Amino acid sequence: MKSRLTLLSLSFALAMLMGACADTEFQPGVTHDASPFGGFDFALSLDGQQSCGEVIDLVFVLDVSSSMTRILDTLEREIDRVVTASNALAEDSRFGLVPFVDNHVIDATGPLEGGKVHIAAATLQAAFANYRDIYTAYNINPADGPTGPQMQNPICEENALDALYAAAEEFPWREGSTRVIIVATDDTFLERPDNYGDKDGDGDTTDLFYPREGDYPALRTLAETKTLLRANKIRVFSFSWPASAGLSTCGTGRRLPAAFAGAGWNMEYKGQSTLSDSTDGKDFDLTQIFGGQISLTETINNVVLESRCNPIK
Ligand SMILES: [Ca+2]
Ligand SMILES: [Ca+2]
Ligand SMILES: [Ca+2]
Repeated sequence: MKSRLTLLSLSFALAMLMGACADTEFQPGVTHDASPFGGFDFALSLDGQQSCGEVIDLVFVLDVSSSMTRILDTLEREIDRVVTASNALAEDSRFGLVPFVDNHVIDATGPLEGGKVHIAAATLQAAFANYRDIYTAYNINPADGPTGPQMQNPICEENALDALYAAAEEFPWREGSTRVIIVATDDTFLERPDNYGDKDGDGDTTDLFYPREGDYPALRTLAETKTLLRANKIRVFSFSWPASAGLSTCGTGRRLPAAFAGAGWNMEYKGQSTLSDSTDGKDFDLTQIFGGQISLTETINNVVLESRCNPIK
C-alpha cells in the first residue's frame, strides 16, 4: 500500500499535537518515541487527510489461545496510544474486539451499539484483561463462556476465519468509514467442512482423552471470507508467524504441516493469496513484536494513518 502524504501544514499539525498529547513536547517534523503515531513523522502526514472526512472504525480480531498472552498484555498496556492517535486523525473513532480460539465472540462490553463499539481505552483494556485472564489462561473458547470446558483446544490451527467473517458481517461499520481489521495469531486456520475439535480428522469429535475433542466446526471458507471483506471495503492487517522464525509449536497435533503456520497470512493458503494481499492490507512478523524489534501500537497507528482516505485497490 502506498501512503499518500502531502506537504506540511505546520500550524495545523501542531494544534493537533497539542490536543492529542498535551503532556508531551513535540518538534514538528521530528520523530518522537512518545508520539501517539509512534515514529511516524506526522507533521508530514496529517495535512491532506483532513478534508476527506472519513471516521475510523478499527476492529481487533485476536487469537486468545495460550501462546498469545504477550499480545494481550501489550494491547492492554498501550491501547490508549492507539485510541489517542486515531482520534487525533479523526474525531469519534470507534473500536471493536473479536477474540477467537476454535470459536469466537463479538465482544459486547463497550458502551455503544449493544456493546459492540468501544470508544475509550478503559473498556478495551478491561476486555483484553478479561479474555487473557479467563480464556487464554485456562484454554477456554470464547463462545463457550467463562465456565466453558478448560484445556479445550485439540489441534494447533485456530479459527481466525470465522472470527474475521463475523467482524466483517456483524460489527456496525459506519457508512463511508476507514475500515481496518487488525488480526494477530501465531497459526493458520481451517475451512469448512473441517472441524477444529476433531483432532485426528476422522469425522468424530467425541474422544475425551487429552487433548480432548469437541464440536467446533469451521463455518466459512477463505474465499467466502475474502469476498465479504472486499464487499464491505475492509482492509486486513495481520501479525502472523513467518517461516523465517522456524517451526511454530503449540503442544498438540495439527492438521496442516507446521511449515504452514503462516498460511493465509504471509504465504499462500492452498494456492490462494493471503488475506492482507486480497484486501489491500499488509502482514507483519508477529515474532518481531514478541522480540521487541517492532512496536505493535506504532504499527497499528501507521496502518490506520495510511488507510484513511485511501480507497482500497
Ligand atoms: Ca494457539
Ligand atoms: Ca485450535
Ligand atoms: Ca476425531
